[in-house]
Amino acid sequence: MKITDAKVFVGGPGKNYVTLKVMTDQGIYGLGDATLNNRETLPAAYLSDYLIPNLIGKDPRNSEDMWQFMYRGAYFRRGPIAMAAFGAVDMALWDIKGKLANMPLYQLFGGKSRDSALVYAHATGSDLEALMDSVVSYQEQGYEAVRVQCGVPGMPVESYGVANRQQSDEQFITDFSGIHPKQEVWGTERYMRFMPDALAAVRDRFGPELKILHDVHHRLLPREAAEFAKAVESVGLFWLEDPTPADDQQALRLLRQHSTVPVAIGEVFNSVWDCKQLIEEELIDFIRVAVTYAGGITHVKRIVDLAALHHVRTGFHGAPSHSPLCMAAQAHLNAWAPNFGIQEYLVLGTPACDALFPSMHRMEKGRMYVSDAPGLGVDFDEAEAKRYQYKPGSHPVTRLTDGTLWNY
Ligand code: GCO
Ligand code: MG
Repeated sequence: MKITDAKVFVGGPGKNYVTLKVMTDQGIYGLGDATLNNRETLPAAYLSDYLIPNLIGKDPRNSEDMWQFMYRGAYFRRGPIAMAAFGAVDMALWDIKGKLANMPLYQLFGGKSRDSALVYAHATGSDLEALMDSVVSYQEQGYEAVRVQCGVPGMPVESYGVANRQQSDEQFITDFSGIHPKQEVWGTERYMRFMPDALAAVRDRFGPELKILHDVHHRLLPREAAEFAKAVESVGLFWLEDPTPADDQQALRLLRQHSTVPVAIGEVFNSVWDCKQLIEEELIDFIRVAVTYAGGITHVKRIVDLAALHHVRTGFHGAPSHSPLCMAAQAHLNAWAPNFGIQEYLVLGTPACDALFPSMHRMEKGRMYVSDAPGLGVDFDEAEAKRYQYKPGSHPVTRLTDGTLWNY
């Protein structure tokens, strides 16, 4: 069996999905995703300029050898752009393998460990009242878990994860449009004074069953993160996400010494080497990598297995920028992983997105049901793809109230 051709598409409804299609001499094709939010053209170029010419003529069944070839062959190791490009190739080869075996991918990993995967949604409000309404609306849809983000009094509403008053909470998605970043303002003291009480109010209102998550989005220093974690302990959070940037991984020890709040980190990681210390020292409880920019299924499975040895559960990144292909790869891993924790999953299922990526994966009452179709279980409509073009975007930047550039 041989790979005969491969193509990359960039674009999608309101997002720039980077989609790889790998064709073979047996008529079977595989699909992969290299979407790196707001830097989409870079993994696309890595694919077209370097990887695709090296794929032609290779046996697509040897996905492990291909992974080693891409990783070791790059010489310069890791990095989100390269790992997203490798991720797309790896996913496409697994897709082909599943179609050849006539099995959904989760069967090739070891079968199902659960019938459905717990999902969390994003509840958000410009103030506490709006946040409560948002939580109610997700509960009514059957969600058992919600991430809660709330505007902080005295701080501009335009802050991470907070819908402004003009946006309906269900429709809230960060606006990344435009090459020049929008600017947000952050005040640590105000946040630290307000947020623990706000989270406690959500717990009081909704009772013990609701799984409450909160994302600090890398904004606190390690000492502040420890203080915050201690302050929210009585809320009983499902997780506290990215309390501090994890570049300095030993700094997380401080938080651990002061609090037992479960910690989730990893959405910006792209290899096992980025999370090895956090996992081995048991400094986190959930690993947040995404299959796309952490090198695909082959590499993420290794991370999941290492995590399992250290009681760390999965909580794969599932921001709205993720392609249905990435979400499908994660759905198969979620069905299998003995150490599955939760899946972030946001509104992807618009009619335009479903037309571009037809699939039988389904979401129902806050749970994800994996498709039984062979391979990834997602298709790609090339005719639909012609309707979309790349549109540049940027992550916002954050400044402290005195103008100092901070972590978005
Ligand atoms: C999350 C994330 C995202 C990121 C986004 C950046 O927990 O879902 O923090 O919302 O901000 O993925 O590209
Ligand atoms: Mg996050």
